[in-house]
Amino acid sequence: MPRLVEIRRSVMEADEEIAHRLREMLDRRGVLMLNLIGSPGSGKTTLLERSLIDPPFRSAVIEGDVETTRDLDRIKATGVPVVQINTHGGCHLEANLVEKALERLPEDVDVIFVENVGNLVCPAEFYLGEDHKVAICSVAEGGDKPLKYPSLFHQASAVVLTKVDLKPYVPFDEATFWDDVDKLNPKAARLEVSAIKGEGISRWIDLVEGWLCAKRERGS
Ligand SMILES: Nc1nc2c(ncn2[C@@H]2O[C@H](COP(=O)(O)OP(=O)(O)OP(=O)(O)O)[C@@H](O)[C@H]2O)c(=O)[nH]1
Ligand SMILES: [Mg+2]
Repeated sequence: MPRLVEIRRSVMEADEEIAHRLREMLDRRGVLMLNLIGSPGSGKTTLLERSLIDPPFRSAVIEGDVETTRDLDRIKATGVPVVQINTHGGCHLEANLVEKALERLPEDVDVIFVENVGNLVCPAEFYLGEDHKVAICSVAEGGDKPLKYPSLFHQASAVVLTKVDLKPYVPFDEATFWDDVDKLNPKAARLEVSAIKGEGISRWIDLVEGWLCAKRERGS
């Protein structure tokens, strides 16, 4: 058993090295990469669809899913370059998979959005070389999630609460949600969006643009 643990650790370390290499490559190119993490159905793809309508930067998308190209097809319809990764059972993306996906995307982009496999737990434990992790959580999931799944909320640079148009219809304890985010990560940016109605989308785009500008200023 300890041998198995050792092998697993060395595989994870090798993957982390790839992640650091990817980050260096993206830093050299001045490209921002965001790792979007949230439960299945939390609204990640819908947020992307809405974000890609007319952003002030050139975007590309890496779609992570266990099976199917359904999200890929949705993003393709926006006209933005997109690559699918199917994990075939895996509950998270890894840097070695992202490395191969990046080879299939054009280099002349400003922002790469990575939609991780729908899961609030495992994806938070794997560094992909991203600049920021973004926690995506919908009001329909309930307000108790941050403390129950703390690792993601602890690491995220931003917490995006989605589907806020549903607030009148679902019992969502908003005070608990944001108080717990505060306890875990007071520095995280907080946004409330409805990708269906458009509420909060321009704030989200401003946040991404701000991260891109900050990265390029640091690099110059
Ligand atoms: N009312 C409402 N529904 C939304 C909103 N955003 C997404 N949805 C719906 O929520 C469902 C799931 O949305 P997706 O964007 O596919 O969720 P996802 O996180 O990409 O799901 P996976 O890729 O399976 O993890 C769809 O039926 C969307 O239409 C929103 O802002 N408001
Ligand atoms: Mg999706």
